[in-house]
Formats: sequence, C-alpha cells, structure tokens
Amino acid sequence: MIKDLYRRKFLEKLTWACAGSFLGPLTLHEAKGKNKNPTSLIIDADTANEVDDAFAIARALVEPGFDIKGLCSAQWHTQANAPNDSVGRSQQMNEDLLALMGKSAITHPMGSNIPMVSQFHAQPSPAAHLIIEEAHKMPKGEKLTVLTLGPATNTASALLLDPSIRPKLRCCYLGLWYNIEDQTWSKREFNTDNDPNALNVLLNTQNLELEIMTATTSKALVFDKKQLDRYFKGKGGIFDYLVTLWENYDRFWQETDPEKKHWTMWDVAAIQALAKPHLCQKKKVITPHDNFKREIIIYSQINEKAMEADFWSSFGV
Ligand SMILES: [Ca+2]
Repeated sequence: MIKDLYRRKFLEKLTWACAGSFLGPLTLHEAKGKNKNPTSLIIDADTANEVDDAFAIARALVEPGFDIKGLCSAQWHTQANAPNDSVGRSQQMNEDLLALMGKSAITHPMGSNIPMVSQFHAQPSPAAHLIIEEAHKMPKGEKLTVLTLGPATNTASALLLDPSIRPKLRCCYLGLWYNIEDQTWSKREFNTDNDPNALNVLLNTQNLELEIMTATTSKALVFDKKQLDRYFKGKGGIFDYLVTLWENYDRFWQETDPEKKHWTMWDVAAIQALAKPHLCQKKKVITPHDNFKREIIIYSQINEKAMEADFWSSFGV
C-alpha cells in the first residue's frame, strides 16, 4: 500500500510537471488530419489497473478519425492489490491524461465503483448516463461507438437503464478468449472476470451490434521498451508520463521479463482496430454456449507490426 501511494504521488507530481509542456506539436499534428466523417466514440477504461489503457487513450486522443464524446472511468477488483476506490483511480488518471494532452474539455464522467450484482440490475453512474445521452443525440441511421477497455459495467448498465438506446449503439468489447479452430470461448479473462454479468448483458441483448477484440487476438501486439525510449523518452509531457508509467508499474503477475523489456498492449490493439480497421480481419462467430445464440463479430487477426508502427507515427515523433 505504501509503495502504491508513493507511486500515485510520483505520478501526480509528474503530471503537473509535464502539463502543458508538449501541447503545441500534438495540436499541429492533429490539425493536419481532420476527418470529415469521424467515428463518434465513447471510451470506457479501467485506466489505473495496468499500463496499456493509458497508451490506448493517448493514441485515441491524437486520432483525427475519432470524435470523442466522452472518456469514462471503470472499476476493477479482482487483482490482489486492487484499491477500494478503483474507479476513482481510473478517473484520476483519465483526468491526468486529458490535462496532459490539452483535452480536458472532453466530458469525463465517473463510472460505477462496483460491478453488476446480476444481469438484471444496472449500476447507475454518470458514465452510464453519458452513454444514454450521447446515444440519443446520434443522427438517424448513425451509431455511437462505445469501446470498453475494461469491464462493461457502465455500458451494460446504460442498456438496462434505457433499452431504447440499443439500435443507436455499436459496442466494442476488449476481452474473452476465443479458439478459432475449435470455435470455443473462455470467459476466464481479466475484463470479463471483473464484471461477468455486464458482459452477459452485451452478449444476450438481441440485435445489439457487438464487436469483440479478444485477448487471443490482441495479445499479439507487444511493445518493446527500446522503441518506447527511442520515440518518447525525454520528450516531456504525455511522452515521459507514459515512459514513467511503464518503468514504475509493479508487474506482480509474472516472473518472466523482470526488466520489463516488453509489454503486451491489449488495449492499444482495441483502439487501433477502430482507428485503422484495414489492419484487422473480422469474423462472424456464434456467442458462447451459455449465452443467447446469435452472431457477433470478433477481430480474428491483427497486423501487429503495422499497428505498432502506426502508434509511434500517430504522435508525430
Ligand atoms: Ca484495460
């Protein structure tokens, strides 16, 4: 706990030290790529649980093809060291990231701090209400994309609170394992474990557009610390924030790679799939056997090398 508090305070200091120091070049880079038909997007992230959420959010914030309607915070609780206020930690990091990138004007409501207790009971939160509000604002025939980079608590709650948003939503979920050869699913996966009821709402809602970036597919995207240092280290602002996050995160889950030379960027793969759909292959599959039987989409393959190259170049470094 002391170590965690120390890390938190260190990152807070880093944020304020870096804030505003690298906003100009990002703005210039963004302005070059204005998109006439951007994807209306809400990102919902358990940002503080791991490193890759922050990399993914930073990438999304420089994507000219996105019209970001909100950045929501999500809970997680299944890690041994998960704090009691996990959604508050995610919220704080979301605010830090937005401030560092000059994007604090993007709405950033807090999500639920607890998962759903059943598939029939929503956990109301400002995040769930933003999803409802923005879905209703979408013009006729257009959908709001909601990308969950953590458990789907807020999205599923929005659907339960106001089922009339269903035709206005395209839900993109990061999680689950899927064996393409055997056509079998496994729900023993971090985001799913943190709210299995919420995922079941998405799977069981008839006619809900649902795309899943599985852990099986996204695990192929692995960043190298040498590349991170080459492109970001010493550049200030968001760049050194992400470097520091990588270097200071306590990777309790594995003994291999103790020097943290590599990092699996699951969440970045999910963002890149929306930003650069030509770098992915999709496939129609049937939902898990214990869910309502219907067709959904999975990302079956990604071009991880091209995704990584695009990641670095999107920042103009
Ligand atoms: Ca995440």
